[in-house]
Amino acid sequence: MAKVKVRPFDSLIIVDMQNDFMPGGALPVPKGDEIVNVINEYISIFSKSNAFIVATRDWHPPNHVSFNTVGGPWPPHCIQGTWGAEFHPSLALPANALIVSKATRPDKEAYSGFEDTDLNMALRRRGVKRLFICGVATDYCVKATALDGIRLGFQVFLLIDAVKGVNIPPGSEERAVDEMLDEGAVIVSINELSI
Ligand code: VGL
Ligand code: ZN
Repeated sequence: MAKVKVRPFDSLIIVDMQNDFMPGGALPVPKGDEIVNVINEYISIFSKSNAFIVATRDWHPPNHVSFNTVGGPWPPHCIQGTWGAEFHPSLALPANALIVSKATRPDKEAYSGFEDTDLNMALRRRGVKRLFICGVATDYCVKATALDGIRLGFQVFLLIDAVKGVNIPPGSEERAVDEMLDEGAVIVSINELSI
């Protein structure tokens, strides 16, 4: 039974659904590709409800501080302009979606879609009150974006059937969900939403 009606002042935030985070990519999130279809269903619902659709992307320079080639924790991934940084080819982003690029500076890591971006301003301008967050990785960029959204005063819904974690270290996905719940996020899945 639907419990949440999607309204124009809602925003769907699709986090980092890029080739490098999919199986076969440089920093694969296990089964990351398996949420593309349900994300497309969410896109359809939010489009029909005239809600604001946002896609964040990790958008690193080739020498980014997070890369293990320069002492960081991750293999090089999502380098600006490369195939790995492109969105999954089946992701059905509408033409009017807002694309938010993050972690674009060589010397600074940014997991959250709000960090050093115009996302908060763009949401305010549209009068957005509620964020519905999906994508990868649950334990890094999804979590950081959700927690920042809560701190900034948005009501945050975690689309639990449309997120996947990288689970580095093991168990981090489950801990991330607990942390989001502790901070006030609400967990919903597709059959709880209506147009
Ligand atoms: C991410 C690790 C490094 C993410 C980005 O999108 O969750 N994780 N860069
Ligand atoms: Zn990254």
